Amino acid sequence: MGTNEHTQSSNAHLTTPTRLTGAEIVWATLVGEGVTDVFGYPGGAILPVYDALRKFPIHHILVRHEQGAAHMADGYARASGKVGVAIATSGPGATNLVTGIATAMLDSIPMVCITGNVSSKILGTDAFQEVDITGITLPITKHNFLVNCTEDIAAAIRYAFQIAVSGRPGPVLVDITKDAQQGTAVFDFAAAKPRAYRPHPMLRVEKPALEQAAELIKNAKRPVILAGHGVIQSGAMEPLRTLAERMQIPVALTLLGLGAFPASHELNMGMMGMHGEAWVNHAIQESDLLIACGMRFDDRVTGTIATYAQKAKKIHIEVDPAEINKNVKVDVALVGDLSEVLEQLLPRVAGRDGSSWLKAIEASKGACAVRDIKNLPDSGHLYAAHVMHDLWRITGGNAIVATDVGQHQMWEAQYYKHEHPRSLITSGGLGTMGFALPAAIGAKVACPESEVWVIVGDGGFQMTMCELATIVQENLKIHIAIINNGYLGMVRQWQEFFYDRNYAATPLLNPDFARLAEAYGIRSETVSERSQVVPAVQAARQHEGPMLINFKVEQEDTVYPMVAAGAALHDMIRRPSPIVETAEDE
Ligand SMILES: Cc1cc2nc3c(=O)[nH]c(=O)nc-3n(C[C@H](O)[C@H](O)[C@H](O)COP(=O)(O)OP(=O)(O)OC[C@H]3O[C@@H](n4cnc5c(N)ncnc54)[C@H](O)[C@@H]3O)c2cc1C
Ligand SMILES: Cc1ncc(C[n+]2csc(CCOP(=O)(O)OP(=O)(O)O)c2C)c(N)n1
Ligand SMILES: [Mg+2]
Repeated sequence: MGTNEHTQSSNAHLTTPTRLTGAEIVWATLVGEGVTDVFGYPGGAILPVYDALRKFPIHHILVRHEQGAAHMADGYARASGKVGVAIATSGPGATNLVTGIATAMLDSIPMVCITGNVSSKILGTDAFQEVDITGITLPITKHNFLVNCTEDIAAAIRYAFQIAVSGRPGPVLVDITKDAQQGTAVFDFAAAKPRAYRPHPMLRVEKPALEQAAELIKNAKRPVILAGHGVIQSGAMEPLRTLAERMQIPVALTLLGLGAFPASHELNMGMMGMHGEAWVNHAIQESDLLIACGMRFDDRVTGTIATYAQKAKKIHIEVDPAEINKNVKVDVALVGDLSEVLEQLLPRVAGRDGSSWLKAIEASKGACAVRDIKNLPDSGHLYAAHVMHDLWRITGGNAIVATDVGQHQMWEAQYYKHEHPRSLITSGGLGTMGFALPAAIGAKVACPESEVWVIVGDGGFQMTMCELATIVQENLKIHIAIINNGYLGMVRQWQEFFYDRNYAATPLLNPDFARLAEAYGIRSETVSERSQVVPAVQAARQHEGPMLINFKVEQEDTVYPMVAAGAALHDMIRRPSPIVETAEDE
């Protein structure tokens, strides 16, 4: 924990207006907002803030690259539902945050980034390490502030927190000039409270729309619930389950929705979309009613829009009015917080017999399942699917898994069955390689009692592997599984399908990851046979510190099924024989 020599007096500032420096106001406001952990990296323009840190009861995690700080704050937010906080200096410190901010923006993650900037008198002069970070981040933040006087710091930070969590969540940046940090002002936490949040005027559920939705649900013969990330963000797991169970409607999940509905539930069909289950995509295409709950019809989910679920009426329950009719035209829009909307909808729907549709979906599985590789006898080949499947079994589906981006991300989504919300931490919208390791650090800081696994490709790992040092410095028990296929696998897969197997710039010459981990003081093991997977995973779980396992898997394995970009959702590339497809589960 960070030092907190003045804990009592700093907390007292929250109730008694007191004169403080701007730097102290930054921390006092964060304390007031309930922040306990921040992820950051110092530098000249933010030094006053760092100098004041010791006076406040906040744990600062020193990262090795500011991108890591942003992903950690993001992972912290995804795992806990609280706002994650990242801090950086001006210029290169601030620009290093950019990828992490965009990652959070695309997935609607509540995050506050605080950056220092040069003194207000020299702003705009190309001063040393000056960049216009509010300009740079304008399109990738929900809002941002440039604060150049001490008096405004508390209110800006308090607004940032309110904006980050209200309505559709998102990242907010507060850029504070050095002279504002050095000046003094009376800090009055209560007086800096933002005006009450004013919901968007369109955020109201009209009674006729509710009635219309209820009518469509009652009369549907082949309905499908599309459950997305918004279910988790709204905390609407229970009402969603009630709707599904009462009306006997099967549930399909987006990548970011995994965990919103228990994987083991009989109504859970699995993931939809580009690498979703074939039967899920077919069910969507055959459906006569889609009930979209907190999902935004991303193109990875719909395939080409022209042929998307053409037989289906569509109900969209969504907190952001801008999402309505953006990608898919809908028949009924219920704009509002999902939990609140479902609360109003549920009393209007009593029950229906969904058995024949459920049976039809079940019957379609035999013909189109992908659950194959994990059940093959040990042939001496180690497939990534083995690793995911064994990991899932050993952890009982109860770990928090942070994945990176690529083939391993899709295999994790297919073979690790998530029972609980906030148990899959993954970059969906931006698809940011390098996300997993730092995001897992954030998740572990947020949920120290949880078992946290990183599942990362050999490519993405090398983008942010410097954060291994952060793991060691913070003494975090995080397990790291590198899915080492010697390729930028997902790109190689596209080259295999669409570029005549011209593997341009995708083979990787990798370091020995196990020895690399050891250099950081992290225990490690290399695994290349299936029989070694379980013992290695058990060893990691039993070891008291972090452990890295270098899984050397089949180099040219491919993620199936796949909806090619621009293809119809039902038009999936399937795994060719001789590997037999079966719906069998162990
Ligand atoms: C390599 C790769 C492959 C991928 N393949 C797939 C795939 O096969 N299938 C797939 O599903 N995804 C896939 N993705 C992810 C995809 O790009 C999208 O990120 C994902 O589909 C978005 O899911 P979502 O709409 O549930 O979440 P988000 O993009 O986070 O959208 C959530 C929606 O919920 C709304 N919301 C938030 N809070 C509330 C609330 N309180 N009440 C109501 N609404 C709320 C938001 O406004 C937003 O519109 C892939 C990504 C990568 C990197
Ligand atoms: C920062 C970034 N650069 C490039 C890409 C494009 N990209 C998507 S997947 C991928 C390959 C990932 O390779 P690896 O990390 O080894 O995972 P694998 O697909 O092999 O499981 C690349 C390069 C990206 N998503 N993010
Ligand atoms: Mg790889």
